[in-house]
Parts: sequence; structure tokens; C-alpha cells
Amino acid sequence: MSDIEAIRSRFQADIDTASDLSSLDAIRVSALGKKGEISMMMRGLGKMSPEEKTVMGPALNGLKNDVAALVDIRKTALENEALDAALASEMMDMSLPVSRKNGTLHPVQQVMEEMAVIFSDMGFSVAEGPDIEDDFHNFTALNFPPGHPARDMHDTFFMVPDSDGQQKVLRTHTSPVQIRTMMSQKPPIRIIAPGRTYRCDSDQTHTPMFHQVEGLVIGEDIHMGHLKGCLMDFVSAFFETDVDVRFRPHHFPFTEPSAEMDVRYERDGASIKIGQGNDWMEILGCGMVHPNVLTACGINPDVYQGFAFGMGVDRLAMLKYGMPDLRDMFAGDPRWLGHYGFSPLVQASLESGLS
Ligand code: 2NL
Repeated sequence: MSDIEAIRSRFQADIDTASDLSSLDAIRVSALGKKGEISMMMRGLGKMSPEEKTVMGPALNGLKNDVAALVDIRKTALENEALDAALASEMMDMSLPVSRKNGTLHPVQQVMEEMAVIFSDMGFSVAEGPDIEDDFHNFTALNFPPGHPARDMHDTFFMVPDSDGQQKVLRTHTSPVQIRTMMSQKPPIRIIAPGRTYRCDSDQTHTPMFHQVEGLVIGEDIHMGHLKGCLMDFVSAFFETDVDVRFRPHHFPFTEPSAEMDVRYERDGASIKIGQGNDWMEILGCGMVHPNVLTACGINPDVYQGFAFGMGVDRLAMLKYGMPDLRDMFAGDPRWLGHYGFSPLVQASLESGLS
């Protein structure tokens, strides 16, 4: 037993005088490493008589734990000494200019925030939902008939079927968010649903991932007059000028009647001026929510009705801020983002200007 005390004292003296982390580690290995002195002694336990073992086993274990604890204490002390030395010798020049370039908000993000500001002012809240949706929320509840082309493999990204055979999709519009809201909240409802959407489409004017803002208003006496007033106010606020609009009849499975809204514009050399002019440009789709959609969401269409609308954010961002090529928008080039991006420190607001 006195042997063990001697070994403990010897290691303690070595550990306490170790001058740096690497010599401390060398001591640890010489004691507790695979071939270390204490490890070898523990291996010797197997050859001892049971009586010897009951004495030496706990003693060796205690020695091992003590040496490990001493190493830890010394390690913390050495690390603190090194930190104190570094703090005493190093200087930080707080007056040096910052060389890092600040990041920017993507124009699409900026435009979605501008839209949220405008609709918030009209009493809308922002709702969100999953990008991966099931067939019910993306198609069935929206009154898409079984053979509708949007349900085709060519137009929609389908996920590998789940273990229960259910085949989910990347949402093709943000309407599922509104379906989820109608199923979980009682009217009156006034929401917008901004977010990413996906379609199997890729050319000069389509990217497989794009952004939409949809809106939904449900109440007991909501009518087309509300729809028109709301969207006319929206475009004038968005383009920050008076904008002339017209509504044309259209068809969507989820609204009846349905319409598309155009805005007046004129070409001025290479640039486009929205608001007045002799040409019309389609910018959004809208309509009164189809009674089948209300019924699918558990809302009685004899009591409630409402309007909905949907618009593509990417093209509206290009129109408002003059980006010429859709495909540059999602190429992730920091030079493009530096040029077209917005300061993340400036909040869009109706009072101080949106952009
Ligand atoms: C377009 C047209 C539209 C809607 C979206 C909608 C959502 C629900 C019920 C009824 Cl839950 N309608 N959304 C309605 C009309 C048009 O989008 O061209 N989007 C880019």
C-alpha cells in the first residue's frame, strides 16, 4: 500500500510542475495510457489472489481517479495561464475600419415584406405552411377534378411514396396554407400566404422554384366589391403611384366567378412604367372562393363567402426594381445580390416608404 502512496506522490509532483499542456499530456499517458504505469498495475490484478485483489483493486482505482483529477486541475490552470498571457500581450485596435461586406436582402424577400406591410395595414395576418404537401391540401380541397393537368407528373414534383403509400408533392401554390387556416380557424378570416412554390417548368420565364403571395378573406357578407377595392388599393400602394386596373373573366377550379387583373403600363425605352399608358399587363388571378372549397374546409357556403387572389412575386419584383433576367434571381451570385439587394436594417413601412 505504501507503494501506491509513493506512486501517487511522484505523479502529483510531476503534474504540479508540468510547465505546458504537452508535457502534462505526456505525464498523463505515462500513468493512464494503454501502457501507462497505473494501467499496467491494474492489468496485474488478474494474477492476484482474491484476498490481494480486494485490497489492491479499490486502491488502484482510487489512484487512477486521483491522478486523472490532478491532470484535469493542472490542465485548467495551464489553459488559464495561457489565456491571461495572451490577453496581456495582445492588443485589439477598436478603431480599425470593418473590411467585411454586409449581406443584403434578396429583392424577392424585400417585395414579400412590402406586400406584408401593405396587407397588414388592411387588417390581414401572415400565415405559413409546409413546402411538402399532401394531395388533399394541394389539390382535392381546392376543387381540382381527378384528371386535371396540374395533377400530372409533368407539371408537379412528386415525392417518393411514404411507407403507407401516400405520395406527397412540392406545393404548386400557397393555397394549401389557406386550406389549413380555414380548417383550423373560424371565420372571419383575413390572411396572406407568402412563400416558395414549385412546378416542373424551366425556361426563360419560368424557374422550377418560384414565390407566390396568395390572399384570402372569408366573412358573412364579403362580395366582389371588396375584392376589387382591396386589389386596386394594393397595386397602387405596391407600385407607389396611382395604378389603373381592369378585371377580365377567367377560370380557376377554386374560385367562381374568377378573374385576372391587368394594370396599365407603358414602355419607356428599355424600361417599363406601371400605372398609366396604353398597354395592359396581367399581374394576378382572383375570384370568389368556390362553394366546394368552403365545404371541403368545413365552412358552410350558405352562411359564409369570401374572395381569394394569387400573384407571382418574382415577376412583380423584376417589374418594380428593374431586374432584367429571371434566371439571375436564383443564381446566388454575390455581385448580383450586392447590386440589387436591400439593406436588412431598413424596414419597409407605409409611413417611411416601402422601398
Ligand atoms: C394566379 C391565381 C389564384 C387563388 C389563387 C385561392 C385559395 C383558396 C381558395 C380559393 Cl384556399 N382561391 N387562391 C384564387 C384565385 C387565383 O391565383 O394566377 N396565381 C399566380
